[in-house]
Amino acid sequence: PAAIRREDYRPTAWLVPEVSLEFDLALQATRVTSTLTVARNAAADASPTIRLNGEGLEPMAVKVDGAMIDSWVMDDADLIVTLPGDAHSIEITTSINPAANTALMGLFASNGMLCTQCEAEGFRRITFFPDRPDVLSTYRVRMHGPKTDFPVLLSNGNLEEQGDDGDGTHWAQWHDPWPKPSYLFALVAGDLIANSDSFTTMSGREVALNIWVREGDESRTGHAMESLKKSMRWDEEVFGREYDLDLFNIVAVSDFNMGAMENKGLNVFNTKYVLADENTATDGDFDGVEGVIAHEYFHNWSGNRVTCRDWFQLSLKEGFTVLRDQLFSQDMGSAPVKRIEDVRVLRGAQFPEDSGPLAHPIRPDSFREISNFYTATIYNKGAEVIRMIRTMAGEEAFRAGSDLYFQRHDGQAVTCEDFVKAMEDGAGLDLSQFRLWYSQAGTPKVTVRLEHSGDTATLHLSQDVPATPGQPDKHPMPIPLKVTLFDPETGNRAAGHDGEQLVTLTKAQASLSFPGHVRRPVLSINRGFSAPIVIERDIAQEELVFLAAHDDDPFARYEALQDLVVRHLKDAADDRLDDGARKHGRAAIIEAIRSVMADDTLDDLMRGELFILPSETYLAEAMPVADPGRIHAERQALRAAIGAFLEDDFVALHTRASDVPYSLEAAARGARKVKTQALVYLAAGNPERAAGMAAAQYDAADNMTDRQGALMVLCGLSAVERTNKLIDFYNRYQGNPLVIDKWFALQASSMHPSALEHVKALADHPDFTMKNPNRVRSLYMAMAYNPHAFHAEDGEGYRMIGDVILALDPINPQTASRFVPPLGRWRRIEAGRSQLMREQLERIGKAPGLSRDTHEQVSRSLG
Ligand code: B3K
Ligand code: ZN
Repeated sequence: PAAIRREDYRPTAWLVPEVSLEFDLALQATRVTSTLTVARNAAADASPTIRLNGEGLEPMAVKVDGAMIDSWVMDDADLIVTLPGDAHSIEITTSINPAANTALMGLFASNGMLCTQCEAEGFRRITFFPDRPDVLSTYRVRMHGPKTDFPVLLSNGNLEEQGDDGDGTHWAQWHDPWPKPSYLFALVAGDLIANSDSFTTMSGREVALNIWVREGDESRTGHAMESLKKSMRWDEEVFGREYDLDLFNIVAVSDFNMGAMENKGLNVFNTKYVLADENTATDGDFDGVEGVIAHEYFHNWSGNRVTCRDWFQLSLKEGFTVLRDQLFSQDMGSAPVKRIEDVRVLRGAQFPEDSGPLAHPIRPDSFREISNFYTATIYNKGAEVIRMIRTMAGEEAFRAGSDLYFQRHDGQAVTCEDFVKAMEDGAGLDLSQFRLWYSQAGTPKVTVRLEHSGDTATLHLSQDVPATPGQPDKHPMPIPLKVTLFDPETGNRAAGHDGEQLVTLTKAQASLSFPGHVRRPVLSINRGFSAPIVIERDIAQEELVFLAAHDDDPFARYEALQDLVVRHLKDAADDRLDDGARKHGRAAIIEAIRSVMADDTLDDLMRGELFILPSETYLAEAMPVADPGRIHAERQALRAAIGAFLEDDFVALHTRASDVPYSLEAAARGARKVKTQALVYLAAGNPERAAGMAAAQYDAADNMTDRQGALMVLCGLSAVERTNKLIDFYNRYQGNPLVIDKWFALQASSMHPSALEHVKALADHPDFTMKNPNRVRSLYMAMAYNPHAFHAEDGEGYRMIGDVILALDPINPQTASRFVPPLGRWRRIEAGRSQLMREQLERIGKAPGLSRDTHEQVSRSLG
């Protein structure tokens, strides 16, 4: 199929102001009758026909203005109907089989319930429709089905009427007053029970809240409900956004391609982001639930009330909503720790995307399958781009821009350009050059050098935006950098720099002078990660050590420590260190870690953050061509050296942290974080001692964070405790799918040298199935992102992922194609492995009948 281009956008010839849907529900044959009120769009070129998209559908009957017609034609999967006048009604009947729908798009069955997923183009698998986000309609939905199978019948908006037929069947009718695109349609029918609560909005309206789950799961919905109420309050306070229906429903399903979906008034969630209690969910899981609940709720304004004109504008809603959920989570917990976590995700997932064959701007110019563009670039870099606008505008002006955006475009389907324009007008900024962030792909690299002579420090900056597929030449971008200078002797801000400065680099090169420095100051730059770029700084190791110990910006402090380690490991992996240099490098890092351990101005959450070594993926990203084997070995050796040298300190830390009783307070969460971190270092430095301590932590655990942390450490060791605790964990949590997912993932992502063999064996475990995306991800995604397993020298990891893609593609193409990007990194990997990765891509590319999803990713990866 041909690529679809952004520049080819044309307004739709026909609008559909009203939709009425009737569902006769059954797991294997659901009959759908849809009645569309259609009207010519005065803003578009007139067309005598209307194109109604379909996928895998057959029209059983088509009526225009009440009369059966047979003049309709099919164009591939789409239905084309000729319409003589300016306004008509079209009625179409189709029949679908939800039970056979393993792709989980459209209407599908999960655990006996029926449920929909329409974004981006799933509605066309339910009925024929102009399935594009700029067609906004009000929906009335009537559904009918057996009471015992489907006691609960839900759709968007408000429940209008319901009734019992007295023959074992019943029905419900829903109406959503807010015009919406088809991708926000949802229907759920099943045996569910609700955790119900309510929320009073800022204007005093009462909203009924329900979280629907399967019986037995309701005790694990409390955290999700609290998170929802906090999100609703926060969006009122921080963005002035009030909820607009009297009802808000959330449904949890166990078979779902992604985290969750923001359907109007009826969010559908992966159980993973709803169910949590201390016995089954880790602190990280709690944060995940809070963040995703917030994200989907925030979409009610950034996505639903103001939606996208076309799918090229996806970042309009996703980038903005990710920024909103990040700011929310910053406010709910530790802001600096959340910032560091978000940067780690960006660097781990988005930077590799930006420097590989799948690189695309946050507003892409073309695609074949839109599902492939729900990427870290659209989401996370999209959020960083809007965050930069906020940094340049300041919080207040940013809010004014956001207010203007919502006011100007409420009820419309708009573009990224509309967003930027509203920000310019509302916040009073000139964003002309800044628009390059929307059109240019690639992570800019900024080279930084501080020169000191006489009493003047001069900052030399230069930028380079790398070439990306289809974009060989780039223009310089505006790059907002938060900067400050420290006096290395006093440890304070250098004179004249008691405040941080925002410097925006707009040209390829620039130099800035800072007079009044008799001593050479130490430069702290890109503080708070003010721009999503790579910094290459010419800075002495002593200065990094200084910043790692003294920088008062938590992110910059973290960054200095990371840099110290990255430099050392890069040199080590590239064979540039003799024994003396290696010892010297390690000593500096050990000293830095020791001072983090001893610094009592730090809380444990932040301390734990500073302990985390840069990931192998991030290290590989820092090299033009990486040898994953060397990186893994050197990183492990460094960890072992730290663990051995600071063994007593880590044991003491573990003991101190173990005395803190369980609670969700920051101090207790921090204690749990450093406790397992201590075990990670000890496992490398003194495996035997660590195995004993981890087993004890496992046994003593009164919460999942401690238990999972201990098991994670044991999974990497060849100790008898490993086997025992894995058996115990499985037996203890058998029957709880989300926890069994952890059991698979811990083994697949472990440091154990035989991790790959473990994965192979687990694929034959009776609990493994290719049909459930959570289970597939917990085994194979965990392995694909476990560098030492995935990059096994003989290519076994690549082969396994190749097999997974081929086996999964006919079942669930969306999930299958998500496994392609790890193989697509072949150009950046040393020759031997690179060849083996490429061979797998070629093998997949040759397979007959490949889905559009997988085919697009494979051909881009090879191209
Ligand atoms: N908007 C959905 C993602 C839909 C993905 C479709 N392949 C969830 C979210 O971003 O909130
Ligand atoms: Zn989203």
